[in-house]
Amino acid sequence: MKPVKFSQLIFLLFLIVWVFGCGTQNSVKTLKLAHVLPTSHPVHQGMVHLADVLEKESNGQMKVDIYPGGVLGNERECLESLQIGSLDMTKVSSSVLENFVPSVAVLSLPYLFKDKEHRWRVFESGIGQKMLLDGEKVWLRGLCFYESGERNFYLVKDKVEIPQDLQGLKIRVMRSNISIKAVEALGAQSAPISFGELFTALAAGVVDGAENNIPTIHQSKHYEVCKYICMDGHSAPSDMLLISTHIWNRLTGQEKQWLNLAVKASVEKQKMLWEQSIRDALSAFEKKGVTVIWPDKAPFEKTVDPLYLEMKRNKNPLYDLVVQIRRLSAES
Ligand code: EAX
Repeated sequence: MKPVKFSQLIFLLFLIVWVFGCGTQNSVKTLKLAHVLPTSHPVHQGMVHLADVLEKESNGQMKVDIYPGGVLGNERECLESLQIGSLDMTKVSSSVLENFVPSVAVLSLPYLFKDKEHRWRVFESGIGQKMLLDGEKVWLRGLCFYESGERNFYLVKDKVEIPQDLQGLKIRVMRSNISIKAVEALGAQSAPISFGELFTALAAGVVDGAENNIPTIHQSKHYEVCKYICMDGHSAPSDMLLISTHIWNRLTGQEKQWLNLAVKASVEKQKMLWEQSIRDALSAFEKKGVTVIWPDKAPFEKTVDPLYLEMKRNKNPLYDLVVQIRRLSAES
């Protein structure tokens, strides 16, 4: 037998590396996930945990690449990308999702939930599980809810202690009809602005304030340009993780199983991260000299009564959901 030439050996080596290299690459399914929050946010970190668990459980056969901070667009744009299949997953607020999936609009209603336990009972009930799947036909299949706390008003320079203090103030809201109605029912003027544009809007005085949950007010650094936070907890729309139905349909049974498991693990982890992030936020507010007001919530709650009465009178289909959701509060 002729001795193998050095050049033949190199060629053979290349062939082996190419065949095996391509083999592994093709079998790895990488999902692209985009959202608007900063990487220090507990919801982002919950999704990092999802990516870790998924990679481990699937023995490296599935991965998630996360694009945070709105680099792939605002929440509405991310949802549209899922619909055409150019993005695999996104995390948005249910308030933005309501423009695509009407049933989730109910979550933006003011003072709907009694407390956190009530909220999670709803998310885990048939009502919440149906909401996740309601988007499937418009290519937006829900995977889970993440803890998102309650939203509170925060103001550049105005002190809000009672609902009357909101009169005449221009407050940024998400692009959501129900959020607009909620804030207006509380007495303020609403200004729908995307999350990514909000810091500048606050700093430039385009709006007098905004409303959000505590970790987001902290991690977005909005508190650095605001003097007051009023912990009125007026609404609790939820962050939701979604996958494009186009992509979901292409996953094998095994891949769906791995993904569901990782999603579940991330929900548990995110709930714990949330509690810590509230403590971090409150201490950052104190250090910065932001005044945190803990108002009597009863007068705020009373202010929104007409909104519910109007829904009932107009036989708004969301009102049925309100009744079902309120029924679940009795167990708290
Ligand atoms: O979904 O826009 C908002 O105020 C949301 O809280 C944020 O984007 C997370």
